Amino acid sequence: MSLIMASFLFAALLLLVPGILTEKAYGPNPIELTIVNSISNAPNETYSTDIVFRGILLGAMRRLQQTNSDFKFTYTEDPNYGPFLESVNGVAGDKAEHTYWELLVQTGKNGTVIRPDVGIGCYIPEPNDRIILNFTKW
Ligand code: B12
Ligand SMILES: *[C@@H]1O[C@H](CO)[C@@H](O)[C@H](O)[C@H]1NC(C)=O
Ligand SMILES: *[C@@H]1O[C@H](CO)[C@@H](O)[C@H](O)[C@H]1NC(C)=O
Ligand SMILES: *[C@@H]1O[C@H](CO)[C@@H](O)[C@H](O)[C@H]1NC(C)=O
Repeated sequence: MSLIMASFLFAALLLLVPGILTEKAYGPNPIELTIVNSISNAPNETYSTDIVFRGILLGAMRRLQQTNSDFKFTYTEDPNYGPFLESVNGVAGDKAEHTYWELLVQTGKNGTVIRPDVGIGCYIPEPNDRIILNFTKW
């Protein structure tokens, strides 16, 4: 390997390492979870929890459920797409009534609300994201 190539790789490594460290690869990162009921207009509830580095939303929700007795959720297992969020704090989606829990995310980066194209088992929150679980109709 040429000296120029080697020093380029070293410089690239120096640029990468602090980036990885500021994402706190080994520690928990904060996220918020807001429960919105757009059908009953019950007041919003907001919880703070943590996400591990590149951890899935379902993991953070499980940890929150274990540590906070006010937060409860259930899900069903879809054979193709995995975990489908069924109920939050006793409020369940209903096929006959066409209600469900919609997954939205207000990004910590610029505050825009996005609607992820995957469910709770696949979505990987970014630190400082606000996850919005919106009970709504389809
Ligand atoms: C209709 C539909 C829905 C309806 C289902 C209503 C119903 N009971 O009929 C509703 C509105 C509830 C829905 C919700 C969501 N959906 Co949807 N949905 C579809 C759609 C357009 C058709 C599914 C269908 O009827 N298939 C035909 C039937 C005969 O097959 P089935 O296996 O019985 O279908 C069931 C599953 O698809 C399941 N289902 C539907 N969506 C999702 C999402 C997840 C994560 C899971 C686990 C299961 C699941 O509900 C269907 C009926 O029981 C597909 C896209 C497509 N063209 O396939 C997306 C699709 C399956 N949905 C998707 C997504 C992302 C979601 C949401 C996460 C969106 C969000 N951000 O909120 C939510 C689920 C949130 C939660 N509570 O967990 C993705 C899944 C991709 C992935 N790998 O995760 C798809 C592929 C669309 C896409 N964006 O690419 N969805
Ligand atoms: C509940 O939260 C949603 C999403 O952040 C927001 O749009 C709405 O205004 C909030 N409602 C109340 C009553 O605070
Ligand atoms: C906000 O950030 C998201 C990613 O976090 C990006 O997809 C989107 O385009 C950004 N929107 C604006 C208006 O900058
Ligand atoms: C929740 O769903 C309702 C109905 O689809 C929608 O009007 C509202 O904007 C959603 N809430 C948030 C916070 O986006």
